[in-house]
Amino acid sequence: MENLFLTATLEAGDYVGFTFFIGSMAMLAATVFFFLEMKSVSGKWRTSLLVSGLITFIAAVHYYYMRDFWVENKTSPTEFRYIDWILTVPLMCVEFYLILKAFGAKKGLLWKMIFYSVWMLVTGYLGETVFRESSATWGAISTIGYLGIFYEVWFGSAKQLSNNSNNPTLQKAFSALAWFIFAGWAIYPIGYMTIPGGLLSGALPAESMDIIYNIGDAINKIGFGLVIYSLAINSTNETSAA
Ligand SMILES: *C/C=C(C)/C=C/C=C(C)/C=C/C1=C(C)CCCC1(C)C
Repeated sequence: MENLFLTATLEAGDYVGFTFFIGSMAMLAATVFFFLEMKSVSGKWRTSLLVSGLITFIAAVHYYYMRDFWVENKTSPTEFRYIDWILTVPLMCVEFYLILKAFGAKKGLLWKMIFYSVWMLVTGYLGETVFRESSATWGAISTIGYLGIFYEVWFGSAKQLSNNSNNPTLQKAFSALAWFIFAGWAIYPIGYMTIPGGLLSGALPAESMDIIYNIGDAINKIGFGLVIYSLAINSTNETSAA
């Protein structure tokens, strides 16, 4: 009789499969944590934690699908990752806006960053799928969006607002988040370049890219959320002590 509950099994030595399972559980656990901790922080910080939890929740659901797909087919379709990113990356831009709002961030900054992120992901997707033969060109077009976000948080108006805030707790968290954008996000364009015909094509086997994305996503989504969480907790404690 067919087993109704297990569609496929994870085989010994399937390390990519392991990271898909760990990824989906870690995202789920992080989501529970961020949602439950909303009650430990003061008013305006609740929205920030809610968004952190939504980011890991969206990823958890995608990982759940990607994990099954991997176990069944030993491959992972590009689509799941991009659908996840098109939802979670703009939400990360929302996080920047939310933490800077009290220090004068305008809606314009929010929309600018969301625009850059959507630009980056839509053009990246086109280069990875529809226009594969010109993936390098589309990768370059996509990188403009990435550089827009990078500029905003390292030198632009977001950075200025953080500098002018006179709030060391905010500044510390802001610079940690800026490092996620610089170092953490760099793995994605590197992965993109390893696709057949890309600048680093053949440099890494396709499975190792899945491992790198799985670990990178965990760091970039859960780690990013934890920085927001500690900022929220510290700011809540500072205001109640004052
Ligand atoms: C949780 C998921 C995150 C933080 C995903 C981030 C994705 C990127 C920063 C992707 C960037 C790309 C480029 C800069 C050029 C090539 C195409 C992309 C979309 C892979």
